[in-house]
Amino acid sequence: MVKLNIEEIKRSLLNPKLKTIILTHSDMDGIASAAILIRYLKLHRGLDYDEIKVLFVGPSTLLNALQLVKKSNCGIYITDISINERHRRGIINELKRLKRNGNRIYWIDHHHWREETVKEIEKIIDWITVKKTPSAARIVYMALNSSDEVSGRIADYADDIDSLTDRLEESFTLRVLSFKNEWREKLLRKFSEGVIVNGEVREEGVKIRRLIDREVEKALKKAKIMWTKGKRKFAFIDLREAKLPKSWLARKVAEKYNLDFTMVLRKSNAISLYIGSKKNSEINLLPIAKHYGGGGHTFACGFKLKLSLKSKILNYLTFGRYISGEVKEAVELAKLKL
Ligand SMILES: [Mn+2]
Repeated sequence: MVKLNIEEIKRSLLNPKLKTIILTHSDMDGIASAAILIRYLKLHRGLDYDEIKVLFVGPSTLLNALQLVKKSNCGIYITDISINERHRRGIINELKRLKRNGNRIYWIDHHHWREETVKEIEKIIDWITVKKTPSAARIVYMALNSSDEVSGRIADYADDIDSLTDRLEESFTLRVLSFKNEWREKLLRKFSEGVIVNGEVREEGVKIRRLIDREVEKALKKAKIMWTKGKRKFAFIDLREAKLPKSWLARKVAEKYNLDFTMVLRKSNAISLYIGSKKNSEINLLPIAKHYGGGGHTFACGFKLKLSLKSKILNYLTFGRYISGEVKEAVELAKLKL
C-alpha cells in the first residue's frame, strides 16, 4: 500500500503543461495499465511524457487523490481500481466537480463492482468499462492500443502477474519490484519506453530468488490451519514482516496444505483473502471483505480494520507483532460465513 505523498502530488499538479492525469493502482497491473495508456497518449495523441502525471493510489486512497486534483480541461484516467463503497458518495461528488471543470474522465477496471454503481458513474463521466479480465492492463490494451505490439507484451505480463500464473520470464521479479517505491516509477518509465525485462531487472531477480526458500519456510511456520463452519480448510498467516509478495507466499502455503483459502494479515489493520489451491473450489471470499467495507475479486480481496486505541498501543509496544482482537474477530467471521 502506498501512502499518498500529498505535498509531492500538489507540487506536480501545478505543472502548467499537464494535460493528462492517470490515477492507477500501485501494483504491477496498475503500472502496466498506465504504461499502455502513456504509449497510447504519445502515439495517438502526440503527448509528451512531461504532459502526463501518474498518481499511484489504492481503493482506500482514491478519494483523497481525486480531492487533490484541481485541474480543468484535462484528461483524467482511473485504471485498475474499483470504487470503495464506503467512499462512493465522496468519489461521485469529486467526479462531478471535475466534470464541471471541463475535464474528461475515463475509468477502466477489472475488479468486482456493484452494477448500480457502474450505472451511476456512467452517467457522470465520459466512459467507464468494467470487465472480468485477468488484468486491467488487458482492457486498456484492447480498448485503446491493440495495434501496438509492445503494449500487447505489457498486457501479457500484467495478466501473468496479476493472476499469479508466473509463466513469463521474470514475472516474479517484476511483481516483487513493483512493491518497492523506488522501482515503481522506474518500471513505469521503462515499460512506457518499451523495455520490460533488461539486465537490471534480471540482476534484481537473482537477489530476490535468494530470499525465496527462507521466506516460504517462515510463512509455512506462521500459518495457523483452521476449518470453517462450512468445512473449508484455511490458514491464517501473519505476513506483516514478509519480504516477498504476500499473495505469492499465501499461494505457497495453500499449495503445501491443500487449502480452500488463506487469510493474510498484511498490516496490523489490513487483511487479504486469497483462494487456495484446491481444484474446483467455488468459494466467494468477497462477502468478508465487503462486511468491512473492502473489495476486490471473489477469489482475492481485502479490507482494512478500524483498530481500537488499545490495539494500536499494543501493536506499537510489540513492534507490530501483536494480533489484535479486531483481527481475531475477522478470523471468527470467516470461520462462520465461509
Ligand atoms: Mn489488477
